[in-house]
Amino acid sequence: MIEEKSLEVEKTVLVGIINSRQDVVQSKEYLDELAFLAYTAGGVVMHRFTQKIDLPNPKTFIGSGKMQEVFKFVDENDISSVIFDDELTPAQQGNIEKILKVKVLDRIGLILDIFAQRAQTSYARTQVELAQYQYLLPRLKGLWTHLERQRGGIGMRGPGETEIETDRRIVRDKISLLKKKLIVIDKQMSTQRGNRGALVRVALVGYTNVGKSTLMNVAAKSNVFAENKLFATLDTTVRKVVIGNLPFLMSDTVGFIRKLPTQLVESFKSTLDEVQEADLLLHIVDISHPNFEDHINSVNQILKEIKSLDKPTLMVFNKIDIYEPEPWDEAELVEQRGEKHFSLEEWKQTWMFRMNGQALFISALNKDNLDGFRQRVYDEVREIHVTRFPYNHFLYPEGLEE
Ligand SMILES: Nc1nc2c(ncn2[C@@H]2O[C@H](COP(=O)(O)OP(=O)(O)O)[C@@H](O)[C@H]2O)c(=O)[nH]1
Ligand SMILES: [Mg+2]
Repeated sequence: MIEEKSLEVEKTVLVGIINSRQDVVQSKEYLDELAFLAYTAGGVVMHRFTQKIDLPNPKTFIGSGKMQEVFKFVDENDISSVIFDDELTPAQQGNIEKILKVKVLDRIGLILDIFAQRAQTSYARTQVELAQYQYLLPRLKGLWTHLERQRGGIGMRGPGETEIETDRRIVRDKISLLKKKLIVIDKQMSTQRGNRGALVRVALVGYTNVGKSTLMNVAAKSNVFAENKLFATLDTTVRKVVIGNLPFLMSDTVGFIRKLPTQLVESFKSTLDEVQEADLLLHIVDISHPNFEDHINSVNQILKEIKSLDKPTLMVFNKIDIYEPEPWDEAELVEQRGEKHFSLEEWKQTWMFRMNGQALFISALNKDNLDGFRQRVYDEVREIHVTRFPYNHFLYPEGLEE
């Protein structure tokens, strides 16, 4: 249940850095995304601070001059939390809090807060709670005790109604308890997966907010929560889908995001089993997003981490209804023609070529090219199916007859 009352708007400011790994353009894009995350968590961004800094300050991440600027703004504008785009060490977080005298979060803390608000099943809640406590434990020393008044809100919410516990000893006990609980649920889940029989399994993967749940709803006539927010869905949903008589299972689960630390992916490993055990992946891409290629790379990176990059994969480019090729820029035309600024037709050629004809272009919302989508998925699933059950290949003709 997403409680409206817990979504009180909190005034926040964002802090990002510019260095050799993230230039001005990229840093802006990361902060755009961070603002979207803050909005999803129920915050409103009042200001963004950036600093050009090659090596972050080991004590305070940003330099002291910039910190004073942030402090002044926070103090004068009744800001309740400051969110850093990059991962802070527990020590940095503590130091910054002492200086700014408000709650300090990083991207991971913010994402965990969103997860906590959005996990629905007891399984997802347990996973989130464990991840939250593991993230918190090293940060507990003196954490926010000087901020008694401002406790609660973004970064302090647990997956239940209650605020998360901040006593070290209790937290340690909780962690071991949650781990035990997960082992039990994991066993149940894997038995459940085993009971699904030999049906071909298709998993939707992709960056967050690309339209996975929307596509799941169209394809499986299901009713998965879809919303223009990051991490709207966290729980895994599995549905039986039938295309042209051919039944298979489709799963929709949490999306991926950049700068997601391996440790967090680790906590969701069991959720990602759905992906690992799938026979076919549908990698959904939001083609209307200016940085979709970056998104593709981040998703592939995580797939690689969970050893699923070499699975049969169909690239599905979604939201073609709002795709706008960027206007041609003559300088870029010469320089970047190989990478960017293609018309949809040209993209199709490129991806068709690169993906060995494995790319699809659809609009899940407008239901554009869904026949083409069904046809391709049918072909792929059929191929896997008849390899598994060679004796009933005659049941499923090559090509879909509508
Ligand atoms: N314009 C457009 N919007 C879409 C399309 N597919 C999904 N969306 C919207 O994108 C947002 C995120 O969709 P959702 O299915 O929740 O994404 P998920 O995070 O990948 O599961 C929602 O507001 C959807 O309505 C599409 O084909 N075109
Ligand atoms: Mg979703």
